[in-house]
Amino acid sequence: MKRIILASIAIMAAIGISAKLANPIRLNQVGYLPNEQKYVVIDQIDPQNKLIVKNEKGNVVCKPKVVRKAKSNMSGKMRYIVDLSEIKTPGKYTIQLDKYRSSFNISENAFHNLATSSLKAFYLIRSGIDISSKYAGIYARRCGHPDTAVIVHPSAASSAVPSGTIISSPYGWYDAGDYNKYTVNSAYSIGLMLAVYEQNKDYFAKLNTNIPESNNTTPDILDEMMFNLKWLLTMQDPSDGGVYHKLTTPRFENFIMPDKCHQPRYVVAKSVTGTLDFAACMAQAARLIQGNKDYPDFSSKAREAAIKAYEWAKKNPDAFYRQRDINNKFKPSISTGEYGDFRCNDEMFWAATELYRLTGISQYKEDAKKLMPPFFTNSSWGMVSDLGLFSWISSNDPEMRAKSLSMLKKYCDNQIADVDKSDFQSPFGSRKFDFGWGCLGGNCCFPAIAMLYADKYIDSGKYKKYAIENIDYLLGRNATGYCYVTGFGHLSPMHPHHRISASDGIDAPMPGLLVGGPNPGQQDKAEGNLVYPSNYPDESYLDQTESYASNEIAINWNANLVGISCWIDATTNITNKKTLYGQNYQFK
Ligand code: G3I
Ligand code: 9MR
Repeated sequence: MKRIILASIAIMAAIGISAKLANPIRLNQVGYLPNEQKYVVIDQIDPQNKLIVKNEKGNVVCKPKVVRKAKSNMSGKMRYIVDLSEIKTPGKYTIQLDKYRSSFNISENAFHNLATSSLKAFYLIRSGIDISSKYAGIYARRCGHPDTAVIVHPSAASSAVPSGTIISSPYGWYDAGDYNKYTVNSAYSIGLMLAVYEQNKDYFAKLNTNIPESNNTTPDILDEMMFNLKWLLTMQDPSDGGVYHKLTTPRFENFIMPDKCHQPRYVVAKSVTGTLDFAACMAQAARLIQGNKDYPDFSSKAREAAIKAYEWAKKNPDAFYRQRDINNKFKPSISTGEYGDFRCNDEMFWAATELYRLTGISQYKEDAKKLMPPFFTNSSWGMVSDLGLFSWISSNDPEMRAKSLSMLKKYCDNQIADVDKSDFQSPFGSRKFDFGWGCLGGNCCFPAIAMLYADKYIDSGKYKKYAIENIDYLLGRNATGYCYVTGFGHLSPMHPHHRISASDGIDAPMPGLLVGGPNPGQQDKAEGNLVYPSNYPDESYLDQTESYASNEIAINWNANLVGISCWIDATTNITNKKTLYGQNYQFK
């Protein structure tokens, strides 16, 4: 009997879940801005004349019509696009189709909590310090991975710092679901967030994320970057300027809390990609933090470190990180994230750009000119040329700026060309190649950030709406109906591949984290015995802890989320938002 009851509970739970998933109303579950477009998509059911929108009082606001339909070329599914842009009054609304209903919110502050929370997430994943309840509420935890006694792996040895030397390399953010710290990805994440900071300094001057440094005079976003930069500086071999590729355990840790981890940690092999990324973000940070009283020594240290790193890279252009070769030669063998990349023109372009902007030395500009890419492309940890192009756009160099802007225009125009035929009324999300490991960061948020640059520098008012459309996709107007940020929306990842969230004993995952998203590669399937709900590229998503290929979190993806949510938040009505600024952000 007990078994039957349990079985029926399980079936009911399953039905409950599938009923939740089956809601065909797909919309931005976080919020729409009053004066921007507001699309809703109905999945596979022609709503005919049956849609009703009501306000909070239950009064009918409108009976919207379908403006067009779109057939997915991935799944063949039909989608019905509905435009609610006429509703501009802030408030809570419900849209109803027969037995289905979904609520949505219209507010000038629609993106504010998302912006704050996505940045705050970097505090929550800091390593090497206690995370205190004053700042983290229920997500407080003990310090883990102090990294004050890290072993130099034989692959990383130099005559001045031989194999087995113990170095101190504390702090920094955990990379992702794992507990390691990778130079390449850290530098990319800092680089992107600093680029967005440079465009929105007034906004960030006021943004309070309630972190230990919130009471100093530095914007919280810079304090957060400094926490990681402080670690990154320790990754350079001072004797030659080369930078270790990563700080890692030999094997990935189990799913245990940081303070329970006791595997030895190593710095492994210097790489040309890591060294150049290091040079780039150090130079960028040195420039942006110059004269800052809270960090009086940083700028000159970072400048010197960046110059030395660049010199090392010039002498070692082929020092790519190849884990298999390293393991053939050295012990212990290393099986953690590779961040392998066998081209470094883009890294050198970004580094030369930032070094020129910091120092004004013409050689760097000549290098950057030679290495300038022909176009913008979706960026990622392994493709960083866009960060250099963003930097030229922010500079006052007429020639490089104009070239970069013309590339930006082409890229953005290409992104938006087919939106009116798209499945979910967004630049991202209709093409098979949109999807893959971490696509929501690099392919969905990143182009949205580029579009905000274009809106600011090329054609004011033209591109912003497309940036918002990609965020609408991310926040629920999509093929699975998930709002892909933890802690946000009514259907949100509950089981990200994140060791802390999975082992802290708290049901809800840490908030403000973007998951990698639908990935038809399903690289985790065989090993984890995972059953993906679908093989369609845009539905290859599994909210299960084991799914590292679709449900992991990572700093580079969150950096993209910070970039887009903060910038959109910054462009909305600041006056209305004043009460939120300065308020301590607390977890419920
Ligand atoms: O570049 C090819 C592209 O040409 C091809 O069309 C596409 C088809 O799937 O694949 C592309 O390569 C993918 C690559 O990411 C591109 O970014 C690979 O299939 C995919 O396996 C690879 O995934 C990387 C993953 O590590 C496995 O190596 C992710 O980018 C990278 O973000 C991820 O990073 C891990 C760290 O190693 C460890 N920490 C967690 C972190 C996040 O998952
Ligand atoms: O947790 C790891 C994650 O951070 C990586 O992105 C992923 C791919 O490198 O690997 C995860 O670790 C898995 C490992 O690759 C294989 N064994 C199971 C691990 C997760 O439980």
